[in-house]
Amino acid sequence: MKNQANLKEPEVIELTNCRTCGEKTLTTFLSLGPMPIPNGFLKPEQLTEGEAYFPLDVAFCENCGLMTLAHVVRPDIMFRNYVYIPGTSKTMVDHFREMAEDIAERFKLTKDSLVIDIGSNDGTLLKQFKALGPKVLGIDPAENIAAEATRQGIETLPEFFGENVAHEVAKKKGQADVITGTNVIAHIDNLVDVMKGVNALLKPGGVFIGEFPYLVDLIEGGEFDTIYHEHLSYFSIRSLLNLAKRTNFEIFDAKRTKVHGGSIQVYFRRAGQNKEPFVNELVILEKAKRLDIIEPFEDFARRTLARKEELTKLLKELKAQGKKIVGYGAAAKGNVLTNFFRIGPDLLDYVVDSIKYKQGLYTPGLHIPIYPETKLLEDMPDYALIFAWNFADEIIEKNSEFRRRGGKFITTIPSIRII
Ligand code: DWN
Repeated sequence: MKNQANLKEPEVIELTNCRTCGEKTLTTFLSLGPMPIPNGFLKPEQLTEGEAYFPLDVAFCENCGLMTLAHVVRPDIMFRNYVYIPGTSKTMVDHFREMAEDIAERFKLTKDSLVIDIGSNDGTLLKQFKALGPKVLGIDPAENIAAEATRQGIETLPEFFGENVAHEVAKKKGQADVITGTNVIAHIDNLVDVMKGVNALLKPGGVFIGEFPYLVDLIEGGEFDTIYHEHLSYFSIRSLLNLAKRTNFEIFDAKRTKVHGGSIQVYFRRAGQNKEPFVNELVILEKAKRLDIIEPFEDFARRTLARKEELTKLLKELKAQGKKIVGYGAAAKGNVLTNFFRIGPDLLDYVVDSIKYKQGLYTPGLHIPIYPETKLLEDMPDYALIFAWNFADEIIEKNSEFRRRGGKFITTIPSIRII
């Protein structure tokens, strides 16, 4: 059942048609690259081997309102050996527990129900469902993480999800009452194939629940560093309604959640039950924010360039005063910031991170060394620049001793602040 990537495919292709509506109505409005893959952390011995740099240009579809990368990097380059582990964050574990309880209650799941998670990663969400009774199955292409999740009791197939894999899974494991996909659908180029896969794998009357970073939060919060090669699509409800219509699904509910800088949970089912077109406060909000025209996106680009000037000026001033500055959280977001802002070891001595996979590695592009979090108190730098701002509260709270000793945090989103 190996869904081997065709290694003869080019490493990167330019998008010509919009992925949700299919039209040739894409306009590029911002370039953050070229830069290395932001989750492409390096071992010491790789530092002299040279890294692949890929374009990181952002486009807007005038027809359906999708914000998308203008290029697609071949998935196996990014996902076969992956380092994102949601289970390492209390914020994410709590969020997935609440999500599983909400879905299990709303759709009356029992021990006979089957929940399948696309892009299940380390099984954090499925562990919550399993604790509530349903049978669970993960599908994730990261062979390293899928093997670990299976070892921890969450059976996980190391596959890229699509229609072919869905038919195989349906044959071997049966169809699902609920299919979930959190922070994965936005990572996949062929969304029509994904929705065909969901259709093949979903029981009659079943529901598909996707959770994605929300375009309104990204634009409003200036969250430029969540734009990187893994994240192909930046969804509005409007763009998702286009996708649903094009693939014989319908959206019957959508709500905002706080994770990853602001997300939306969107509920899909096979088309035919909505009596009226789906409209809710988010559809109205997007109209009020004028996200159906390119001006707000061009303004976002201007604000991003202004933020680059402001942060690099602050760090250079602090460095000139002899201050010691480090990064906190070796997040992909942080690697977008350091590569786009050109902030390297000349300004940041190192980055600390809680994930064992990442400790001892170097950040892609600027090659900043990554240490365990314990180094912060041992070394007592003056400032810690929080790259993982989506966990800023959790990070600041756990580092009260660092602040008691006079250490300060710098956050960048939604504004640059010293705490
Ligand atoms: O879609 C994705 C989003 C959801 O998360 C993936 N493409 C990749 C990932 O992006 P990221 O690398 O920016 O993920 P995180 O989870 O926001 O990165 C947080 C980093 O901070 C991790 O490396 C762990 C680290 N961390 C830490 O050192 N101490 C996190 C917490 C909470 C901490 O206390």
